[in-house]
Amino acid sequence: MRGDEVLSVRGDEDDVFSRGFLCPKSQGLKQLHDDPDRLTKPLVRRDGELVEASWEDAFAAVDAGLSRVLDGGDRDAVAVYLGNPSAHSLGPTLYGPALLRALGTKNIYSASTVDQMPKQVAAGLMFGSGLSVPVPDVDRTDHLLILGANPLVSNGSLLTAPNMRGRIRAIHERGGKVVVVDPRRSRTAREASEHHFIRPGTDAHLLFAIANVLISEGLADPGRAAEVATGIGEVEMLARPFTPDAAAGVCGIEASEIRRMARELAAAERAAVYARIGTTTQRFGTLASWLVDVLNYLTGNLDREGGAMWPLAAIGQRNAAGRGGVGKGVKVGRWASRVSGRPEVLGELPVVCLAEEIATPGEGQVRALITVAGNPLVSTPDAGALERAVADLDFMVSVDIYVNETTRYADVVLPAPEPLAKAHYDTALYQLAVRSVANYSARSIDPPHGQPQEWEILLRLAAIAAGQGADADLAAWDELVVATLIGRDLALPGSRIEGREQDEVLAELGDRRGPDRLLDFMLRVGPFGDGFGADPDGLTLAKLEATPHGIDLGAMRPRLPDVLRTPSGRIELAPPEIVADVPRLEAELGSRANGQMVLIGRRQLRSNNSWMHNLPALVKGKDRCTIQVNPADAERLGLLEGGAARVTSSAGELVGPVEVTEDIMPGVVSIPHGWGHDAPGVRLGVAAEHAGVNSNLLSPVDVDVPSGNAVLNGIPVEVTAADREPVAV
Ligand SMILES: Nc1nc2c(c(=O)[nH]1)N[C@H]1C(S)=C(S)[C@@H](COP(=O)(O)OP(=O)(O)OC[C@H]3O[C@@H](n4cnc5c(=O)[nH]c(N)nc54)[C@H](O)[C@@H]3O)O[C@H]1N2
Ligand SMILES: Nc1nc2c(c(=O)[nH]1)N[C@H]1C(S)=C(S)[C@@H](COP(=O)(O)OP(=O)(O)OC[C@H]3O[C@@H](n4cnc5c(=O)[nH]c(N)nc54)[C@H](O)[C@@H]3O)O[C@H]1N2
Ligand SMILES: [Mo]
Repeated sequence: MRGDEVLSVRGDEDDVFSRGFLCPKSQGLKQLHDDPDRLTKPLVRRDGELVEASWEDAFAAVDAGLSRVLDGGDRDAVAVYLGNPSAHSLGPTLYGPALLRALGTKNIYSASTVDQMPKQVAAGLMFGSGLSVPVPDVDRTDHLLILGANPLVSNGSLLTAPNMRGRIRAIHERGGKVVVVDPRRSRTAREASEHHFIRPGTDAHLLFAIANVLISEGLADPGRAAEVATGIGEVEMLARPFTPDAAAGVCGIEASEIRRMARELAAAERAAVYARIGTTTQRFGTLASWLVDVLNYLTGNLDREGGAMWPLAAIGQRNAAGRGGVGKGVKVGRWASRVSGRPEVLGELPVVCLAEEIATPGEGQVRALITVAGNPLVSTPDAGALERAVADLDFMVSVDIYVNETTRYADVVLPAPEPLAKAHYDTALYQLAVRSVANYSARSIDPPHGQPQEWEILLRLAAIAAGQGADADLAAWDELVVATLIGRDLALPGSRIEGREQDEVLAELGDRRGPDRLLDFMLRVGPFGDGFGADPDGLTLAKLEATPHGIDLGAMRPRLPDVLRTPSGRIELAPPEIVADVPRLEAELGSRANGQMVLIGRRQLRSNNSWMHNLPALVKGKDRCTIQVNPADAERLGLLEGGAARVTSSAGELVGPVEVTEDIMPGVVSIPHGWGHDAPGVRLGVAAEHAGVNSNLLSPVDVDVPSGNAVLNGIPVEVTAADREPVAV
């Protein structure tokens, strides 16, 4: 920095976790700071146009708009959509819950149901909390089986580990093996010892067949975890029909190969199975997610060093709070969506329901929408239908930094400060990290005069939703938030502040306000915290502020049985909600590839879902929003490299440029998501020049049944040569 000028962005070699490794997207930070299209002042719709307004006027417009809808007396008339960056920003993570409580709506949606929800449902039902996701211990494993993940590009997801290329190379160097299962030869597949193409959507068949081999060949040896597990008999019974021979035809991997994969997994001294979005955003997402940990269990690798382990984060981890070993568990289906009756999942409704909840008249109809850090018109299924629905809302407010495909429909846009102008502590991703780490970054610059922090914007919205108008006392709201947090911990048996007085704890937090005070509290009551005096050497925010390169708290350690929060106090290997979905999978055992092309997505290194395409460093070079097809399909379908193809599904149609590549499995086409930036009203000058097409125009409303998660991979499509310019239709 020079004053407020950002000169460059580079990694911190002294950082205890990243060791200076940066993702290329970091180069976008400076350009984001300088981006003339990035909003710093609110926009309010006047005579149909979004125009700049003062913060006072903008909040007054929100109050008027939301009140109009809420005065009808139906809290469900307001829906909320929380997008991906809201999990990585202290405003939404720490103050979002206050907004949701104030709204009192059951129409809560998020990017989770186009992402990892199946894994959370599986982990929740098996281990008792939605973030009890076992993470592969990549630094100590000898054998890593990866399905539907491309960590060399994504940098690891539900697996926080910088420099995955280096970490994977280290597995090779210590004589280990990395096996990748993916319908594409991804960057990660290229670094692997072995890669298998798989027919999209059939991972659960493959994983069940591996379990079948382990069981029938007597290779299962769960070890210590067996002492606290229940349901293995049911798993054995369920696996019986999924022989390698039966699964081979479905997933396109030979039976002999499946057997070999199973035997090598069992034979490895320390092995881990890891799967990500290719296995969750598909028809059998929950079953696949469950089977991953069934395999980790059967091979004795669950909760073992070098296997799949539960991280221990310094902050916010439910499975480390209070007395361990037993808990309330998680429930799904406590209520249902109004129109299609889709079950609630971990407190929210599947986002595939949003369009119909807006468009279908009747009691409980959604008439207003709040989006926070989300671009659902690009990132969620049946994008065309959602766009028509959103255009018809009575009121919409977006907390966002751009006027993009979604926020152009808002009546009010409230800009959050850029990342450099916000303090940060990753409350979410450290819960999934391969080492216990604590690190706090103060903001590097101040937001422009008058621009509130994101947490203040959310609290202001909460106050408006609670009927207090546009100028309520936010300090009082902040007191309420911190009091709620402390109160909840005090009520927890086994809390580190059990028996203390609320006022006394609050007083010890001193003069801090906002997220800093909440963080200080969470750190101090966390597993590494000072416990408000109990362990004077423990963590506090002050200690982190004095340690700018972060504090490394060690590698993952075995956590059974304390990590469990199931009502039974056991690992539930066969939760009824999951078992109930097995017949749906079994019904497909006889299916074979039938010539129908299927669509999958892919992520790109210099991209972040839909929103970093306005930063020149990240979009320069060849257009990346291409339709990838295998040479055999290209020849059969008459498609030429660089020519145009029309892709049609039951939901819609688009035309885009063809890329012919051996890297994709025959019968499969791949289009990355997050593009299509040339829509009218979008204010993204750079992105519009690299517009691409919105792949979610092709995603129909189709879900993984137990989780309600959208199916974004394995969508049946027709592909034909197109003679006109690539455009979205
Ligand atoms: N077909 C297909 N669809 C997919 C996927 C796929 O693989 N295939 N992946 C899915 C996945 S995993 C995800 S997570 C979703 C993502 O879906 P979304 O979360 O809906 O979309 P993003 O593109 O992440 O949009 C982020 C939004 O946040 C804004 N933003 C950025 N930083 C901030 C900030 O600090 N504060 C605020 N308030 N706003 C900010 C951006 O301008 C943008 O509007 O997409 C899903 N959609
Ligand atoms: N550079 C960059 N990094 C990102 C993001 C980004 O947009 N860009 N997005 C972030 C987000 S929000 C997320 S959720 C994570 C996701 O992180 P990852 O899950 O690692 O994401 P992808 O790179 O999409 O990898 C998914 C892989 O699944 C494959 N696949 C598709 N269908 C199937 C299938 O049916 N079976 C199998 N076995 N494989 C299949 C695809 O070919 C692809 O290689 O990445 C995060 N990191
Ligand atoms: Mo995601």
